[in-house]
Amino acid sequence: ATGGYERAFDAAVAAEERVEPRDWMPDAYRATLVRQMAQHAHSEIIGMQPEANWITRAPSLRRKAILMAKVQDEAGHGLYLYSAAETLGTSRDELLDKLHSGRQKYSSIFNYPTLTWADVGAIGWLVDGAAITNQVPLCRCSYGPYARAMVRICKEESFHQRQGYELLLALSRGTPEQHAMAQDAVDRWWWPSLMMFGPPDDESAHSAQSMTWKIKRHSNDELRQRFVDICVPQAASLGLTLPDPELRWNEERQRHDFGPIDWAEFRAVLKGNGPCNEQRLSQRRRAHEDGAWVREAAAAYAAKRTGRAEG
Ligand code: FAQ
Repeated sequence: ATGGYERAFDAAVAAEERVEPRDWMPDAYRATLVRQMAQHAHSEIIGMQPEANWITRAPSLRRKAILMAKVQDEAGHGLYLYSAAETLGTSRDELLDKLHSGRQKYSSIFNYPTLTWADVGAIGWLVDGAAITNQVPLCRCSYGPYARAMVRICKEESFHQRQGYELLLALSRGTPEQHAMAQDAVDRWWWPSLMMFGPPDDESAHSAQSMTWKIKRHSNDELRQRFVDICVPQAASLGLTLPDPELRWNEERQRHDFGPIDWAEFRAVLKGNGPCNEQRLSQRRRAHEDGAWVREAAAAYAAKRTGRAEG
C-alpha cells in the first residue's frame, strides 16, 4: 500500500508541489527534516550567546539597541523553526531535551568566542552572510512550513548582515587600532564561516537524498563557492583582507579559487571539542532551568483559563 503513496509523493516533489503537514510522507523524509530543522532552530538560540556577550559593552546606545534587536530576532527565528518542526509530530520539549543531552547538533560556528567588539561585526557580515547564502534556497524547500518560515527569516538575516557590514566599515575607517581590530576579527571568523556550509560534497552523508527530496537545492560546496565569490568584492570595499594566500580569481572557472579548509578542526568542533562547546551548552541548560518557573506559570495560567471557559 505504501508503494502507491510513495510514488504519489515522489511525483508531487518532482512537480515542485509543496508537502504539507497532513500529507503522507516517507518516514526518512520526516526524520531528515526534523534533524535539519531542529539543528537550525538550536543554532538560532545558541547563536544568541556569542553576541549577547557584547550587549552590555556595546560602544554606544545606538549600537546597543541594534544588537539587542538582532539577538531578539534570533530568539524569534528559533521559535518559528521549533513551531515548523512541531508540524512533523515532534514537540519543542523533546527537541530541547535532545539539544541539552547532546543528541542533536547546532552549527559549529557558535563554538568560537567573541573576543572583541569587532567580532559582532564579523558575525553579522560573515556568519549571517553565510546563513543567507545557505538559507535563500531553503525558501524553495519542498516542505511547506519550513520554506515559509525561511522567507521571513531571510529578510531579517539580510538586515543583520548589513548591520555587521556597516559596523566593520566604521571600524575599518576608524583609528589604526580600530582597523586592526576589524582585520583581526575577520581573520578569526573567515575559515569557521566557510565550515558552516558542511563537509565537502564527497563526504556529505545527507546531500544526495536531501537534494532528490528538494529539501536542499544546492550542494554544500556549491553554496560555499557562492559565498566566497560574494565576499571577495565586499572585503575589498571594506578595506579588509581575507586570510587566505591562495584566494584568487580563476578566469577559466569564472569563480575564485581558495585554499584548503581545515576539516580536522571542523570534525573536532562537531565532536564537542571546539573552544566554547562546553560553555555554550552549559549556559543553554542553565537558561532552560532558570526559565522553568515561567513555563510552569504559563501552563498553570492556561489551565485556569481553560477551566473557566468550560465552567
Ligand atoms: N555544524 O550530510 P551533511 C544561523 C553535520 S545559521 C554542525 O552535509 P546536511 C543564523 C550534519 O548535521 C546556522 N554540524 O548534512 C544565525 C550531519 O550530521 P548529522 C544554522 C554540521 O544536513 C546567525 C553531518 O555534519 N543554519 O543560525 C555542520 O545535509 C548569526 C553531515 O553533513 C542551518 O542549520 C555545521 N556547520 O547539510 C544565528 C541551515 N555542517 O545531522 C545567530 C540549515 C554539517 O547526521 C547568529 N541546515 N553538519 O548528525 C542546512 O542547510 C544543512 O543541515 C547543512 C548540512 C548545510 C548545515
